Amino acid sequence: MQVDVVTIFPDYLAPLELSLAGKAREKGLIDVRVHDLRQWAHDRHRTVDDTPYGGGAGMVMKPEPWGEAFDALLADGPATVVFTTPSGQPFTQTVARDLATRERLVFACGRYEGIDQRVVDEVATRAEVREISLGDYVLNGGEVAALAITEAVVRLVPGFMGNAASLEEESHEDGLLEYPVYTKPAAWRDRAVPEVLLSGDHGAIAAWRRDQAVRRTAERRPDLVPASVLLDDVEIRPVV
Ligand code: 6GU
Repeated sequence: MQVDVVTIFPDYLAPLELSLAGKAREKGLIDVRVHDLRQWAHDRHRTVDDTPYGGGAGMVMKPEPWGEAFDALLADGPATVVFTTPSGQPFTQTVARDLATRERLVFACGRYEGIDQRVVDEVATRAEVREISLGDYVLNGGEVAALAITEAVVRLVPGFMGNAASLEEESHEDGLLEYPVYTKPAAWRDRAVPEVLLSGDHGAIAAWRRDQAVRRTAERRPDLVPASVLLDDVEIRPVV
């Protein structure tokens, strides 16, 4: 998988080119390239933003540098283009699994009040476009979102994770939060590991973990619990 990131803060994405890409690059699985949007801004101040038509607070990212960026990047070949924006579709494990099937992702990191909508509309005529939000809160820009999405997606690329089974057991992979986990020593500061985990009874352990996962999900994320797994001894807070 090739990942291109376009941003006015390339240093923000430096960790991607180091740790993540280091490991995955060695295996030849992923190639990350970070691009400074200002290389496609040609005035003396390399301006990338301007005031919004119609008035209002803040600045909007100008279309011309983004247009040139996509001309250059899409000339290299097809890609799925991800615009990171708080008004996008919420990012979930399901979206991560979908993006992990793509050969190439190009992230466009918006700053200020966002990117001129014509850029999104024009790119959509020549590439698959996704507008994605990290969640229901506001960041100063899409860089952290691109970082988080890339990390979630890249670890799903076949061959990236050493142990494929551990992928399936994680929070969200089965729609539930993960059960609590323990390791040695069996007693620590007067706290024991739940006995069933020391029993060697694999059926009992699986049942206990499932129950813990449902319980934890019901308490913390009642919105995620399917009606089919509701336990009557779990107190579920009303969703207000
Ligand atoms: Cl993708 N961008 C910004 N600026 N804020 C966000 C976000 C993205 N996702 C959640 N908040």
